[in-house]
Amino acid sequence: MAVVADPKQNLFASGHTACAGCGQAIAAKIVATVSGKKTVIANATGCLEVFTTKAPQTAWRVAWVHSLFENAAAVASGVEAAMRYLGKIDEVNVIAQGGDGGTADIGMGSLSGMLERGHDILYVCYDNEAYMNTGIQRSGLTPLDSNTTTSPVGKRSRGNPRPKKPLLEIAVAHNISYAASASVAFLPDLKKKVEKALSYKGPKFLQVHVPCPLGWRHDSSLTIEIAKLAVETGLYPLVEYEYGKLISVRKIKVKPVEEYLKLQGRFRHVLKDEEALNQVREVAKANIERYGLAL
Ligand SMILES: Cc1ncc(C[n+]2csc(CCOP(=O)(O)OP(=O)(O)O)c2C)c(N)n1
Repeated sequence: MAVVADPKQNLFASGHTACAGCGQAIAAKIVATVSGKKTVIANATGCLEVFTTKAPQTAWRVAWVHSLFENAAAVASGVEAAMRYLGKIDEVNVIAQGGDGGTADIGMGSLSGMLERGHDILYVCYDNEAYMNTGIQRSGLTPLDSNTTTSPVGKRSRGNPRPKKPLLEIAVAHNISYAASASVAFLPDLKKKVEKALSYKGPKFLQVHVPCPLGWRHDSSLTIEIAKLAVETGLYPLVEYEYGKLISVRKIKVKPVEEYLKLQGRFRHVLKDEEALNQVREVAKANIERYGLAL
């Protein structure tokens, strides 16, 4: 459905219990508010669900369905099918959303099914790069060398041994109408991408980079600055795809990865280890070359 949001109407109430500086809370507010009152959200369990729905309260001023960790996309598919049956699919936005663990790992099967069956749904993955709600465990979207509780740094480990799973590309490979990456540091861009995604028919996918002060071990005042540096160092490219074709890339004046890493405790060891630092530089370099990010 095209967006009919009233920008003055906040559809994500304050008073929830997110940590100070939670990037996910800021991004989720944008997604709900831009989508408008006639929206149904199916939410995977994770921090976002827990901090917004402390019974008997809710932060959601749109219709909102709890789902399991693994099936937000399947629940949204059922909602969409029901709306279609009732002849109302053009009057509502159906959104499925979850964290990176719920999306890239445990909910991957139901997400792929939703994308492949062609449901008219926007899936939003809030990528805080680990399973934060249960204590900072590594997920498929945890970056290389990151220190998490299941990829701890020690004598024989420099943190997470694997690079991020190419989740956006996996979504794009389903030949869906629209897929994009976004960041909580670039709110007008995020708003525009939500609006744009909702204007397409069929499945849409958005991956939003959202720092987590607790899990990334940074000061809660630095959330936006850190998210911005992820983009500006080439570690988190902001791109858009339409039917499998790259249609836009946010160009950057490239900054050294150290500027991003030094603000976060999860990468403290990387700055003391030239080999680890070079690995991270290589990740940024590959992104910069692949997407032609440099201005
Ligand atoms: C099948 C299943 N396994 C594990 C859990 C426990 N669990 C609840 S939330 C969560 C972590 C969520 O991580 P993520 O999806 O990355 O979202 P975040 O909390 O980081 O926003 C886990 C492991 C569960 N609820 N269901």
